[in-house]
Amino acid sequence: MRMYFCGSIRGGRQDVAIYQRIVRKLQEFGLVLTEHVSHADVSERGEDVELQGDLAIHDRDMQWLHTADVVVAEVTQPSLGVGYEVGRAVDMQKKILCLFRPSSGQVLSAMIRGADDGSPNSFVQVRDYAEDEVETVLDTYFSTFSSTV
Ligand code: 6K6
Repeated sequence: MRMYFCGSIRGGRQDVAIYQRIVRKLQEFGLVLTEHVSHADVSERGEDVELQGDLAIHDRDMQWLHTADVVVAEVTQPSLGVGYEVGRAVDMQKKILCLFRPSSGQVLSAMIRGADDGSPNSFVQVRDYAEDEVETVLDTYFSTFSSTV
């Protein structure tokens, strides 16, 4: 399974520790195309040692998104890039899991929460979770994944 993980970069890196937990867990299920999003050395400028232009980043990410079987987005820390990726993935009719932590005090955008129509077959599933539940939430989602594609 090919997975595309989305997490805030220029939107703010305060949740990077949880991105690492998510990516580590996802790697039990298959290939995470965007592991770099969870790297601690990626700054809020969205750069690592290997400087790339924004056009190249966008085009490579969109290519990966096209090839992904599933998209997992941690949407607690608001990020324009994550919102854009989720919107593009909806348009590509990808299965998308959005993870949100209400304990953050943030209120999730209606455009993300409202993309889940509440049915178990919705292509977009939004899950509220607490940090210590993250692996369980992913286990539950992926245990039913193949039967709902
Ligand atoms: C290279 C290595 C690590 O970071 C870089 C350079 N920047 C980006 N590389 C790859 N994907 C990026 C980069 N900047 C943003 N993105 C994509 O947008 C990621 O897939 C994230 O899910 C999302 C974050 O958007 P912002 O608006 O918070 O930066």
